[in-house]
Amino acid sequence: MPRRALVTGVTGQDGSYLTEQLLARGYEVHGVIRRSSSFNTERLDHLYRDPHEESTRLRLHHGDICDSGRMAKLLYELQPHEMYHLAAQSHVRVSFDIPEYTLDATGLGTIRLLESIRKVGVETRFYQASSSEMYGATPPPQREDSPFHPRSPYGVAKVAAFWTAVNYRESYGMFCCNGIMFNHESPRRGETFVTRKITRALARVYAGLQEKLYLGNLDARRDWGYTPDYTDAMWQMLQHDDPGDFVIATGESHSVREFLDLAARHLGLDWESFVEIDERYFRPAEVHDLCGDASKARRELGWKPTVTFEDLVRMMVEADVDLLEDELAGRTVRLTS
Ligand code: NAP
Ligand code: F7E
Repeated sequence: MPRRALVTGVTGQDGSYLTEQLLARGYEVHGVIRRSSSFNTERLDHLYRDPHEESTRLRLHHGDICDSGRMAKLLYELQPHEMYHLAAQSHVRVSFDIPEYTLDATGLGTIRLLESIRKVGVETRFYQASSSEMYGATPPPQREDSPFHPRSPYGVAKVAAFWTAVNYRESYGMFCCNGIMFNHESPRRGETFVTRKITRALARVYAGLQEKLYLGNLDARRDWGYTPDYTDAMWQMLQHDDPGDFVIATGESHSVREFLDLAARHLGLDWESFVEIDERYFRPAEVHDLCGDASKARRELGWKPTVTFEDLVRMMVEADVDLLEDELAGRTVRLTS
């Protein structure tokens, strides 16, 4: 019998890469998707097969992490061996506009799932998508024992979820792991996160379709890695003998300005002639500098990043240039790796 995984947030950036990797490892993957009036499975379409095909190992189920009854029913019916909880309102800037919903989905969502697992009595290993945003104002390098000082409703919600996973591990002996993931990016990154916003806009400027790009704080520094490396670490955590919490990061930080500069140079563009600062993109409280120390993951899981910052920027720029060319030529859009 194949191992069964239940993935929340399956339609997101991380969910799509994780699903690919789990299917390649022979898993049966069950993903939770939200009902939407338009299609929201674009990142999964290349993996999806007609459910009438018996051999399909990817199944999608409607659900919402704010609906504990539904999540408990899915857990009971599917009895997953592993559960990857990736669903969240994941945008930091947006969390200042909708703090209550963010706390509900991103924070309470984890309590709902862990309480359902306990009450339903499912034997499963649980992955919690924790975030470097929990460190917030704590200076780098950030490690597992660095104090949390979140700077947004999103960060506060992730701290609550982090400690919930630790608490269920300590109280009930459940196999719960926190991946404290630093920023990870890819051509599948949501279009409103800064890296993708930049590469997408540069492709349009390059093609003569856009004249201005409005950004916020260019001085913020982030530790940016390549997403498939990070989704692989999620799986590795759940295969480890003991549950634990792991920082996953490259150990290198760069400013938004450096990202922009490198991406523009790749296309031979002078960004200073078309980028303008718009204060609407500033945050009420900023996280200035994140740079993780992933020594524990390297030591205990044998994990290390495989893609450099320069290669990541180049890959994202080239993918957006290709995507735009396909769109303009009316070709079926290919999902890039
Ligand atoms: P993402 O692209 O924004 O995907 C979020 C996923 O959550 C989507 O599938 C979304 O569904 C789903 N979702 C949101 N609210 C939901 C709800 N109420 N019920 C059910 N599903 C819901 O995020 P990501 O970059 O893949 O990140 C995955 C997880 O890792 C998130 O928890 C994020 O906070 C965390 N994280 C990300 C990073 C990073 O750098 N990417 C770093 C640290 C931690 P729709 O498609 O329907 O919107
Ligand atoms: O911002 C600055 C902004 O929105 C990065 C999420 O995946 O990683 C992500 O959160 C930096 C910030 O990501 C714009 O002020 C400047 O300092 O791409 P971002 P994030 O806030 O770091 C963490 C680890 C997560 O867990 C989250 O889920 O870039 N910035 N100008 C801008 N940011 C945006 N979005 N848009 C701008 O125009």
